[in-house]
Amino acid sequence: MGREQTLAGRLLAEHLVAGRLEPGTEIGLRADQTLTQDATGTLVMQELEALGLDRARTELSVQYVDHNLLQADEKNAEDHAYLRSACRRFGLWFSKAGNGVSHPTHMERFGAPGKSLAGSDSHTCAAGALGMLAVGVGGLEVALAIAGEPLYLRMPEIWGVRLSGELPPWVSAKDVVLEMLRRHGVSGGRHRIIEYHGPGLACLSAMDRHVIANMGAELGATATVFPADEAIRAFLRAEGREHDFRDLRAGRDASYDIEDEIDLSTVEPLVAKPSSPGNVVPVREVSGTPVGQVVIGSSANPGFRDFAVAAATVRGRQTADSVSFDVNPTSRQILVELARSGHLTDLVAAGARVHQAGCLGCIGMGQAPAPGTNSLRTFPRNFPGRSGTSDDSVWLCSPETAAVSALTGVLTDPRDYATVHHLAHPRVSGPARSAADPRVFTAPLPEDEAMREELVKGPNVAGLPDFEPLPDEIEGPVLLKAGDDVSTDEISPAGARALPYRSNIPKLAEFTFTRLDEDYPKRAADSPEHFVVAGENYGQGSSREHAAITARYLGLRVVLARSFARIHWQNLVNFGVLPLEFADPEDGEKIRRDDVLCVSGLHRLAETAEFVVRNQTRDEEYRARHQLSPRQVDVLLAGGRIPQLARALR
Ligand code: MIC
Repeated sequence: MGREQTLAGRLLAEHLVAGRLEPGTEIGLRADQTLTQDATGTLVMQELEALGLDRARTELSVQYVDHNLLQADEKNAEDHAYLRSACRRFGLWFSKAGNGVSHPTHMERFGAPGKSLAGSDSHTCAAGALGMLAVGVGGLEVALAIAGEPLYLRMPEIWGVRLSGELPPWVSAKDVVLEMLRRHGVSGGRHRIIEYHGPGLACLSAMDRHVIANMGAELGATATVFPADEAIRAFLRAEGREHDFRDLRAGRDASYDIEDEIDLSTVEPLVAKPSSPGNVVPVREVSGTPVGQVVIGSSANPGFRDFAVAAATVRGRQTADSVSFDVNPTSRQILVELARSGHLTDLVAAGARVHQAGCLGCIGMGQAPAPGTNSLRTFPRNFPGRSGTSDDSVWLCSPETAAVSALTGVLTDPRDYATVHHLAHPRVSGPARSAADPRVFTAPLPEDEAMREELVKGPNVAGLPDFEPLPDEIEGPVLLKAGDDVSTDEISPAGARALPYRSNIPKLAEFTFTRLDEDYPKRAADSPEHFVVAGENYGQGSSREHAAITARYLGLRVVLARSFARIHWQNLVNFGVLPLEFADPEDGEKIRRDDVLCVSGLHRLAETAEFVVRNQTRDEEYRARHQLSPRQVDVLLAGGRIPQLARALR
């Protein structure tokens, strides 16, 4: 079969432990590696405790501290201490604050072609750049993978994107993935693996591929894969890890479920306008827009090249005085390399503010732009309010566009700047031998020592709530009526106010849905069993399972939507919230906030996928269906995955 000859098909087949590779059905995969970051990891570690795990059963599991680095009070530092102690206790690698953003850091130090990776961060798919099968999922999925359980997914279709031609000057990898978003939008990749192939790959380095693979998350894709070819061998050689290289490509008879092509020579500088990564237009269409902040860095432009190209562009010049030009190095290693090569000096001399290696403004931890200011970032997402400023205006672009716009103070197509200033597109390449120093990572303790480790838990680490089994009937008001593409940021916000409570569900719950309705938590207190009604692609964006847990904690029992984003859909099920899809998508329009809905016969979830939802306020009925696998039905009936496992063990 042609699908099995694709690289994605090969990787899936190599890791398959349950199910068959038929799109739409549930499959179970072996996870060789796991990745967690602090903002999702504190729950993962609490889940490992709840599962009673003795020691990680994966080949390799790494906990990064990259998201929540502010230490304005004791809470974040306490979380970091808890994470470190949990790594010591459960046999995980620990990457401390300042080592860098998980995705590029993992690629530099641990990623290996042919391995599978489950990560509690939606951008885990970035590792597909190395020819890995890398999937972003909710924290509990990762906890279970660490415990040796299969990673369950809906088998995706395989979408081949043939790259031909060569990128023109001043156009780079970010523009390629923005072109994908321009064509297909934020749900174009849902239940698909995007596999890039073709002669155009020759002009994309391993880190360029990371840029494209990373933002597969913005397309809603299950994963992105690139072949492991000579570019990957060269990358691993520079990291001192050529022994991890394995040549991996699609077979000659590969055929894809969906086919697409990008002629790289036709791609131009693009920008995603506020406030969705899918709002993509050519930079020239919006050039001249004033810009007050420019930030480079994040997992969506993490490579040495991305900073070096910006440095070479601003070198010997001054950034506009109206612009805050922020440089967020992505890893300690790249920071060292930028310092050694002199690029850091050029950036600082041109007016840059240099921050520590980490996610920072990308998750809204600092760097909130002044109200009314356009902020231009090389980041992956610009959901409303994510920057920390409630009415923000964040644009996403390449480092080239960011650097020239920092100089001019207005959105500028780098080709236009180059023509006026006779500037050639800087051709930079990383050091032949990277500055990798493995000693910055802490290896797992030997088993006997690990067993004696105590977990260090401050009061902010609050434990997991208990949820009761699914009742046969759910009756309650619609507390929230939302449109299409509701992001997990809108369900459980990012940013410096909420993030310190990522290990504290009762406290974090106070922020639930407040971006959409400030009174939601208060109204939920009066309606301990309620519904949310939404449009397409509900729960897009982050993998944070907090968005499902806090809502369930406040009494959300059913989400009725036109469709769901993959990760959040699984998170809802894992924590006992029933996701139902309208049979007639127009029915959602008939429902108003505060209408009382009722759905019964839920104990027959296994026998029937279709239910009648009664609107008692309007005396109407709607048909709705679930797309749950028999395994997920079992999870929901038990009230969630943890109670289900506890029941299975009894
Ligand atoms: C994101 O980009 O949204 C994040 C921050 O990386 C999240 C993780 C989180 O919410 O902690 C993600 O993508 O999963």
